[in-house]
Amino acid sequence: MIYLLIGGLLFLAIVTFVQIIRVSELLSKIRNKDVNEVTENDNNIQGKILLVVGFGFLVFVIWQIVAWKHLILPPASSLHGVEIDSLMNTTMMLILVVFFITSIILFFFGFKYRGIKGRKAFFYAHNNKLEIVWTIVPAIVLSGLIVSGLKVWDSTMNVTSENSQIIELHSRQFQWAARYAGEDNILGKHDFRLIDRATNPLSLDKGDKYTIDDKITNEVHLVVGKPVMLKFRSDDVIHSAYIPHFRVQMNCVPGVRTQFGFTPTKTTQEMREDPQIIRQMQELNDRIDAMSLIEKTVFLDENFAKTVDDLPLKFDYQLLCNKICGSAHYNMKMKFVVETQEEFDTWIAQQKEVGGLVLTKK
Ligand SMILES: [Cu+2]
Repeated sequence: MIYLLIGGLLFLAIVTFVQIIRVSELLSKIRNKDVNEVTENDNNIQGKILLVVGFGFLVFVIWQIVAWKHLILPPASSLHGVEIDSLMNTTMMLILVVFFITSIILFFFGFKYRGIKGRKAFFYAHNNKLEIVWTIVPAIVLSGLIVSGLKVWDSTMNVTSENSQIIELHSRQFQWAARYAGEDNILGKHDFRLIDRATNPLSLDKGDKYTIDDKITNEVHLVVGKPVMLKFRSDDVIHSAYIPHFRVQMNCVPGVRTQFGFTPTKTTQEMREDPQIIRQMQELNDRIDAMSLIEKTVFLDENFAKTVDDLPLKFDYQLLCNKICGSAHYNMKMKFVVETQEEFDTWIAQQKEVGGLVLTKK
């Protein structure tokens, strides 16, 4: 209803505006003036409007940066994430500096050189010095950015799995499952023809000796400071594994094995004590508090698979799907926990092994 009213108001505003223009045109006709003639006064007004709108826009950009800063992610919780953040910050700083300088020049010159009777544009065809400066300076700056970007990309993507704990992340519409490689740290084989939603949803080859000690879990626990190699798999469409706090993202493509290796550096508990996380969780909990009971119940169930008894919500690392993979895409998530080695050992000991049941191919 509110959108209908806003739409109606916009329509009326446009109609009013058109009518005002019509009236001013008719007035000009009565006074025997050319409607299309641009007067000195028109140029002055247009110039001033450009200046006000232009600088208003720059003020709005600054306001956004200040007002919404609290919503951005906290510093990375992984080793490679720190490098990505610093690359991102350097690039952003450069972009902002260039943006503000060029925008100020653009709006100011637009105003300064507005139409004035009798003034002619200065014809200036070419200047070698200027051409060289505005080609070489950006070339040097961009080369620096690209080279450091390639270095970060190389160190982020080329991680060997030698000393890493191997975990498989299996995706399908619309849920994740994790598979730990067990004591031997080798994942057992899988074959899509073995899939059985009830008894073998991950299509594992239970005849393979490496499968026996694998463990399937519905959340992922990691040891702080210990490298991990995530191996991705998809059953249906392309999903994208996205764990923003670790700066990890990788597509999960049917029929293609993709992977991402990283080292988590902050435990879930440390994150929960981080002032920025405390503020963000407070804000989220305040918003939930302001909802009615029905809204709360639906919101918690749909977005966090939780109930009102779990309030206030506590911070958890989340694996999300970052490809729009279908109707319940928004709800495709899995909890990640980063903890100490002792805590991890206790948890993993409680998880059941797949076992060696031999299934015949269908
Ligand atoms: Cu998905």
